[in-house]
Amino acid sequence: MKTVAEFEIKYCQFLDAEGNLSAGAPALAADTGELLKMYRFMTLVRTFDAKAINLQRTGKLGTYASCLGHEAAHVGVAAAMQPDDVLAPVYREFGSQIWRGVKMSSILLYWGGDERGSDFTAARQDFAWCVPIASQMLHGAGVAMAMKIKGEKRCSVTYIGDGGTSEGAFYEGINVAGARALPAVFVIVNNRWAISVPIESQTATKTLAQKAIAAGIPGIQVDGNDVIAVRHTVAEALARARDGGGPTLIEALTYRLSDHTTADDASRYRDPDEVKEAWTKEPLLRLRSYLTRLRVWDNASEEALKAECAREVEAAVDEYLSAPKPSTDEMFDHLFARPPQSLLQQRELARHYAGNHNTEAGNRDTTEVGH
Ligand SMILES: Cc1ncc(C[n+]2csc(CCOP(=O)(O)OP(=O)(O)O)c2C)c(N)n1
Ligand SMILES: [Mg+2]
Repeated sequence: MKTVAEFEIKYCQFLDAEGNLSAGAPALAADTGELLKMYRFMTLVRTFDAKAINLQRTGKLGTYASCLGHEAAHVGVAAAMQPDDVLAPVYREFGSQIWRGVKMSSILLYWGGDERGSDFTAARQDFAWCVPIASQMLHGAGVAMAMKIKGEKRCSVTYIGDGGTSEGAFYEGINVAGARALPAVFVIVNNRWAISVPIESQTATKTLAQKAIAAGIPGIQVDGNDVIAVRHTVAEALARARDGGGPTLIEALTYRLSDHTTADDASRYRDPDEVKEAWTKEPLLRLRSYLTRLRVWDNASEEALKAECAREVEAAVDEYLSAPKPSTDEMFDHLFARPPQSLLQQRELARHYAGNHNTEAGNRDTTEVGH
């Protein structure tokens, strides 16, 4: 017997839970302008997230998947991307989308049940949300294939959850990306839970990053609560992909501090001590400690930022709530070039029942639907 192949999985962290910087950190760790920008977005996303949950609780938003605790992973990934790269998200990567210019009012519109929310004004080539688990892996790989065929210097970045890595489409996506050396980066957000299924029941592998080995591509683990490490790792992977070096699978280790969605109650299956422990490692705290140590942040700047974020979110909420309701025709008009007779009849019926409802503005009242 001889060894025919050997593999290893590296782990990257620069900023620990207390905000201490390790040796060998990249130049980004000294770039206070960029660090402050990322901290600002992370705070904005957290403010937005809390507001979205309140909107759902008061019947003004549909089911919403909180991104609490994922801010560093989401902002770090987006900050490493070029504007003309293409993002294929799942359903909770709002931090990446907001960084890339997607309006918070669009996000609310979509999760309020209005498809017009996915007609982004910025990042127009990015994909909208993808609820069928892992199907976005094929979109991400397909887009990267198109970029390669066209000889473009662009990349796709595709998200997937820890639970999603058990799906066939996950393997199909990384496999074709490896086989064709596609300019694609896949980011697993390992938040340790897939609704009520813990990572320990999800897989026997020690890391999710090692799933890359089966696809013949590099796999790396990163502290997903360390925005410096996430941005650095993704930037390296994107640079390699852009240079023709092929795809990378990155596993970002974080924790879902919230329920799965507003339709879930995680206290029914999760040990509260685990959640308490996870709060000590959350991403904003450590970046704030680090910025404070660098003497570029203090309590006054924190208060000012929180007030500014609250104002920005309120403006987005106003825009969302005052958006004219879509007409019932919207349900029928975008699927077929020539809708079949049965759908045309249903469209008429919907018009009839909607009455003058179709022209009313605002007054959103949504019904909870799980997914
Ligand atoms: C194909 C498919 N199967 C099942 C579901 C139901 N479902 C929605 S979210 C989810 C768990 C996903 O967990 P994970 O991939 O870890 O992502 P997270 O929600 O933690 O971000 C499941 C099973 C679905 N949406 N699509
Ligand atoms: Mg998960």
